[in-house]
Amino acid sequence: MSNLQDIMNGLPLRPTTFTNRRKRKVLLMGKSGSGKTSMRSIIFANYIARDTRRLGATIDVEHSHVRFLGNLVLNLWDCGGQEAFMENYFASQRDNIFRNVEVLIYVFDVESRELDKDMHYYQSCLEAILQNSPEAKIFCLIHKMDLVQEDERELIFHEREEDLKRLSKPLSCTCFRTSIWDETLYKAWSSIVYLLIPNVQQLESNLQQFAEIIDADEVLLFERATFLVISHCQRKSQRDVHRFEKISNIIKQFKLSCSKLAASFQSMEVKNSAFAAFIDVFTSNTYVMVIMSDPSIPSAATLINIKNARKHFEKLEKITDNPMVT
Ligand SMILES: Nc1nc2c(ncn2[C@@H]2O[C@H](COP(=O)(O)OP(=O)(O)OP(=O)(O)O)[C@@H](O)[C@H]2O)c(=O)[nH]1
Ligand SMILES: [Mg+2]
Repeated sequence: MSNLQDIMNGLPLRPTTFTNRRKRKVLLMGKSGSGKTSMRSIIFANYIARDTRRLGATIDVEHSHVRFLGNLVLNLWDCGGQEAFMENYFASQRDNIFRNVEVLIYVFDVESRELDKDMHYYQSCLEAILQNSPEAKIFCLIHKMDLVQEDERELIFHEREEDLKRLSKPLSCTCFRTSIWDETLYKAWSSIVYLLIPNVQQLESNLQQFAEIIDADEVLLFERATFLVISHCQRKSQRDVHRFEKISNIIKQFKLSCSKLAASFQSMEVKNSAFAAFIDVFTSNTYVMVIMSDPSIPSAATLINIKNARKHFEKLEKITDNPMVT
């Protein structure tokens, strides 16, 4: 354990490519009231679900820039969904809106009474994307799933997913079921953001080596502001497949409660007879969570190991931290 620093120092750090040096334009679209601004505010602006009831309709497009892990900047275009705005996006603003899009996130209100109209707008959106940004990745969120009875969610989601995949051809889309009232929101956004992180494989392989060196069952990296899981390494099987987004949700809530008391959340250790979980500030952009189940490894040793790995991962992040091109 004492030579962890040396081992980590020996791990590969490769320079990054030029393509990493840019903002990623993310379009958030869907009809008015479908929940676009709500989810953006929860993930990126520290709102809790309850606060979103006070949001007014978005007028035209609201731009926000979210700095995310080193040089990655998400350039979010939250496009108000009232009909007059939508018509404009497809006509006079077409080029401006649909040019250079890297990700389109289309939000459908699962309870919408105007499914045909929703689908019509979605298709118009795809046409514009196909013309202007054919390489864009497309995600459809079937949102407000909390309003559907639990035993019907699976079926409804799969029906909608099938329809959307068929309608999207020749483009392909990835669908998620979401609600601001549970962890599904984190699952969807983690998956989307994961695709945008430069050198994520390198991060993952370093995390794997770190987990092996310290003999952890599992190691997760969370982005510091949003608590989205951006990388993980699993060495022992775990039962709950939803554990990442549950943890993101719980810790984010806890962090917000701390900030209301003017305390800052730094670290946490949870222990029982079967395992110990450590959550700690890691690099300037991340928190780490380490799960250990070997009772012969004392907590202090794991904490030192985390501390020693910090510098290495900080360096890894810096390498991808090129100057921003605006
Ligand atoms: N039940 C439920 N309500 C939600 C959910 N997400 C958002 N809402 C509510 O839906 C309402 C409208 O949300 P907004 O985020 O303002 O909708 P929008 O898509 O930004 O609407 P425009 O800006 O007009 O395009 C708010 O009252 C939210 O509280 C959800 O997952 N479940
Ligand atoms: Mg809005």
